Amino acid sequence: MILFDYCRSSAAYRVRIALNYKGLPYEQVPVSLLDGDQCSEAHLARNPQGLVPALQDGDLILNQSLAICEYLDDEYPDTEKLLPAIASEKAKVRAMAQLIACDIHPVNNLRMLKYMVAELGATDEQKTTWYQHWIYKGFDALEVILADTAGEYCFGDSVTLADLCLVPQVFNANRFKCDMSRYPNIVRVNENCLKLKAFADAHPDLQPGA
Ligand SMILES: N[C@@H](CCC(=O)N[C@@H](CS)C(=O)NCC(=O)O)C(=O)O
Repeated sequence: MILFDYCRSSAAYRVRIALNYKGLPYEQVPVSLLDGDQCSEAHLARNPQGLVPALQDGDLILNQSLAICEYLDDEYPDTEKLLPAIASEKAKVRAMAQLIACDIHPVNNLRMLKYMVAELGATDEQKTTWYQHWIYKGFDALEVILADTAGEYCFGDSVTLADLCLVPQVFNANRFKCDMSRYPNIVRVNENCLKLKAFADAHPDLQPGA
């Protein structure tokens, strides 16, 4: 498989963890978001949205990190599972993953921040305030949910899709200097995940182009 990714993309980070955790070999092709490579003709052919990641598996090209992770679960059933089999548990894991991937991440995405600065004249300070606000809003809720669901990881003691979303979002929160002391459950789960090789190897600083 080929993963078109970028070291600091949190959506690509989720897929790197998934591939590592499942032990599926892949080649990485960096698409530099800083150089605008996501808008090149070659990349738009892979993803008309001009976003990373894109995953190529044979002739198939897939986008959207959560869809990719679920594809890997379905297509490679003999690998570690990212979603529980029981419907109610699966829904809880997906809800946590979507809290991060659908409600926190998109409003803090690079193109959103660029638009705020270039089109709306936001200052760096306003950009940071916006970024932190939406992290706090999401993490306040996630912290309450984890008090109920978490064991070693977001949902009990098995790694799930929720953990794949949590770790990159905490990385971003730290990058934007959010006060993480408000979130003991999130911090604990993040630390537990980072002890696993699949997560450690997916860290942005270790990727090509970092
Ligand atoms: N919902 C998408 C989000 C993808 C996304 O937003 N990728 C970001 C990096 S994390 C990106 O490519 N940004 C490029 C830009 O903003 O120009 C997914 O989960 O794959």
